[in-house]
Amino acid sequence: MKKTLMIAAALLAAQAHAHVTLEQTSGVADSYQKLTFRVGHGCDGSATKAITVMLPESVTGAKPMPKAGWKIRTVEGKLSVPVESHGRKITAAVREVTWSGGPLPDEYFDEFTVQAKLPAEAGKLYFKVVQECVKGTVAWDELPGEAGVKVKAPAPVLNVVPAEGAVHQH
Ligand SMILES: [Cu+2]
Repeated sequence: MKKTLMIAAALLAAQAHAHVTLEQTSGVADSYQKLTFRVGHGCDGSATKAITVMLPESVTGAKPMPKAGWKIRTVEGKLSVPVESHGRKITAAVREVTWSGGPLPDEYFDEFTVQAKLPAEAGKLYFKVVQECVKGTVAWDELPGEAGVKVKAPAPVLNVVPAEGAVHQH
């Protein structure tokens, strides 16, 4: 029994440190959040040369953090539901951020950071990521399947918690 538990814990730890994952597990609704995407390895041993983060529709005001040795490209898109920011109506926002450069060898890891505003509603947000390597591409875009079924390339996930909850936590 104990042994089984230890193996399960080891597997969970391995999963948390590999893949492309979000360092932050949760964020407060309706607030600006730092999102750090951690690239744990290359594509089947091949070095990473680009990372593209797709922002969920409800995430706005995205600003990528510059990174030495990597060029940034953003793609703007129309919002289906306009949002208000600093008293102004916003109808378009950054939908996609790409860092290209490196290449980041499979033996190293690195982090790519964006600041963005989270939606007012609590819930899970999935950030689809495309990892381009010298050889091959991995789409980290799988959403959780049925309970107990592990997906191969899960999309990084952030749990948005209600703002009131955070205020009452102290
Ligand atoms: Cu992995």
